[in-house]
Amino acid sequence: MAVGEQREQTEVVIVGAGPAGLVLAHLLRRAGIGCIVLEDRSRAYVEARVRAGVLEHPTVELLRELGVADRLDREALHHRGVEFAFAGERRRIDFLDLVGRSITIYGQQEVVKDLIASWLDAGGDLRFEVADVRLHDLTSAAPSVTYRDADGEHRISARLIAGCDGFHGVCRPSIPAGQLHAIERVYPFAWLGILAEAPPTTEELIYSSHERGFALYSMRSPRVTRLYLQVAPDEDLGAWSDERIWDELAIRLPTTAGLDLRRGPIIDKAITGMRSFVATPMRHGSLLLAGDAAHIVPPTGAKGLNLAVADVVVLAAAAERYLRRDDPSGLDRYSEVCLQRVWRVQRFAWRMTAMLHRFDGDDEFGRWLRLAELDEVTATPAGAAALAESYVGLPFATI
Ligand code: FAS
Ligand code: PHB
Repeated sequence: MAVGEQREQTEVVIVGAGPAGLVLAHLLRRAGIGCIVLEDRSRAYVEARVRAGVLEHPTVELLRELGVADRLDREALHHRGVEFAFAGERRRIDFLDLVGRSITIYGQQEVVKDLIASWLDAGGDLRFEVADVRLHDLTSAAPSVTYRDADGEHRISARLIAGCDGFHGVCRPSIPAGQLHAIERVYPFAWLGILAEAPPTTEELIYSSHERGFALYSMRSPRVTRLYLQVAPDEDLGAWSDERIWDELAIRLPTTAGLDLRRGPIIDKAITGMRSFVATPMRHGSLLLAGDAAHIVPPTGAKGLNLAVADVVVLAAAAERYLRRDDPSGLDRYSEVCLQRVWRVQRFAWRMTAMLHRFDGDDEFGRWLRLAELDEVTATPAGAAALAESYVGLPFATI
């Protein structure tokens, strides 16, 4: 214990104020469980970070239940279906007709903003810009987390620690090497994503499979579009002028099949690598990993944020059973229950990625197989229904 260390106690320390950490904080508060959220970035930074945009049906239902969906209900876009463009055709899948549920388009940073505001307004404990977060004694009866800030060294003792600090956080690496197994697939391409002040000209997302590579037409609001291009994994962003980006989008998206691609100022652009990653088990003593800290899915399935929320629904139920009924059975099953959904979602995101992207070295047979898969999921009721069910989101697991 460092000299002059400030000590305190709570029931759950949550490391990371992304979607996983913030939804968990709200779920624990609803169960009357005390928690402190630690975030190493500033509030302004986490509220401006552009990432996901598709919310599954169960995610939106939960945000409503938690009372943090007022702005979402006013400003979000609700989509009945989605389009696939390939071989010069545009084919639509209607989620509502097929499975009776739909999706919502609302930027991840908007979800984060709403969750932070609601948490702080109700007196929730969220500490931004903490440094040097470390986890201690995870398999003892007295786990704790230390960190540093402007006031010095701090130690928080807790019953449970939720590792919601994303892929590059400190929680997963706190698990001793021999205790954790990582399964990974890195894809031979990346996504160049832009945010543009250009009004969307379609009602729904368009996933486009083109011989020059994948492209995605998405949006954030009636004034802002979000678009992606498949590029090389080591692509140099500097080599992509705004004009080159728009020109390539115009080639890969179905502009010859009626899409009016409206151009506008690009306000954000970045390249994101593509990987599938699963760490197992998702629990080590008092530490429970959730979200990107435990798994990464390629964004083609629009699942990252939604899977993070699904994890913490299970985590909160397990924590309540342990902390309020002294019953560890939920904690004991946490990893197995989450991983069942994680692998289903991994398979869906991998399938979307495999059927929509161009693989260098692919032979003609491979290209026709991909077209046949796209044909199957867009033209056969069973194929479309299976895709729709996964896309709108499976019900949350109970523990
Ligand atoms: P997050 O990474 O969102 O949150 C973790 C939090 O922990 C962050 O706020 C971080 O600052 C904090 N943290 C990290 N280390 C810490 C430490 N040592 N101490 C304290 N705090 C710490 N998904 C899609 O569906 N569509 C997309 O377009 C899409 N784009 C993406 C682009 C990028 C660049 C990335 C990385 C992901 C993208 N994703 C996308 C996936 C994304 O949505 C994630 O799945 C989602 O953010 C996961 O949420 P969390 O698990 O909460 O992790
Ligand atoms: C997005 O709008 O950012 C988005 C939509 C669908 C995806 C991935 C990202 O599959």
